[in-house]
Amino acid sequence: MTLAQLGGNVAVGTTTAADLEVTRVEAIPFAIPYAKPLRFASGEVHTAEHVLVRVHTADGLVGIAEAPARPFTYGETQASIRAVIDGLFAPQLIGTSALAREAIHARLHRTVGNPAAKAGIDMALWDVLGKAFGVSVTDLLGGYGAGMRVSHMLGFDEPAAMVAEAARMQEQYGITTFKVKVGRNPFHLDVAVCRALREAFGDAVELYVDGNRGWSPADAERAMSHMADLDLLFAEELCPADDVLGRRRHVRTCPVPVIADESATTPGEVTRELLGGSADAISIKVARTGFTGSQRILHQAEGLGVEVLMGNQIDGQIGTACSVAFGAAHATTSRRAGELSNFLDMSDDLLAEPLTISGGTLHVSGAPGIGVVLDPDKLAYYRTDT
Ligand code: MUC
Ligand code: MG
Repeated sequence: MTLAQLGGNVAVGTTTAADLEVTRVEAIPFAIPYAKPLRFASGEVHTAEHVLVRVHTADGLVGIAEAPARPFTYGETQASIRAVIDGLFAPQLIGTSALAREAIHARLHRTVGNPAAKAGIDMALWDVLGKAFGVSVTDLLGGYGAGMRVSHMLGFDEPAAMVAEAARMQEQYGITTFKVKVGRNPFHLDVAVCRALREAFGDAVELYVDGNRGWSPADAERAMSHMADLDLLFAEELCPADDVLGRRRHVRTCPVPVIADESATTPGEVTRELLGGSADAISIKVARTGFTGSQRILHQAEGLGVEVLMGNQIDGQIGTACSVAFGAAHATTSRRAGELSNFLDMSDDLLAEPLTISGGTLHVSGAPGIGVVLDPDKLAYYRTDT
């Protein structure tokens, strides 16, 4: 039976690989200031200097995604993302069908590094496929659910200010899961923040911590022992990835599961961290592994019986739409609240219809592809290349 014979609302039974041939790839830089900058142990973000990736196909479809430059994590800059897409990746894609995902994946991975640039292309290709078949990326990937509970990230500040921000997020958006940025030296201020949050909210909130590699293994062990009574869910990336033996010891002594984020950015690194005993849960970020690589990591984690969380690369609304599209698609990623709220701290964004969080949940729109539409006026205003 052909897709056309299946009828119903199958939109494009006649779409061919040739229709989906990539004809053009754009890497458009834009800059949108944050209303509330995010500060954490490895850096701070004041302006979203991201790259909009657009993939055009022969039949006139345009797939979009967002590549955030995070030099403090991957070494990529806005300029490097543009350069590698324009100079290397676009020529490798043009003339290839968007359906040939494995061939494209293999070609892009001849170049090492550049995770956000590769992920942006991968997700824009999936957006094209969803648009071509008239279905959401969530349905294409797995179709498990329609949204995710949201976890909000609390950046460095004084305890009272971080409690006030959590209260605002709870009141305004119904969010009850918070990732607390830690990793300051010495660690006492971070411990005071976590204690203040637990005292303010009791067991009405879930709390976990993310150190962005700020503490030595010895400091991490001491800080976690000071917080042993705070019922934390997880401890994420408290120490540098290169503290190999220290991290193994940290996992053995930490009272809660240790999430690998920056240390596990590829399927190979995930294997190394988990089998080496340096982590026992994984943060999946589509901003660095796209949908294709994230699905590989998800299946790896499921096979090993390891928990995953949907992380955030301080994404704007396009990136957040991609995260929730992936997270909602699978049962395992839907178990925990996903980090989907950083865009609330931005002064504006590029979408015609902004994402909305209510009752602590972000739903996928259900529209084809990643389900979002660009506002051309906003893009014209915020792009920095014209
Ligand atoms: C996070 O989970 O660490 C901050 C740095 C980065 O690479 O991602 C963000 C959030
Ligand atoms: Mg992290």
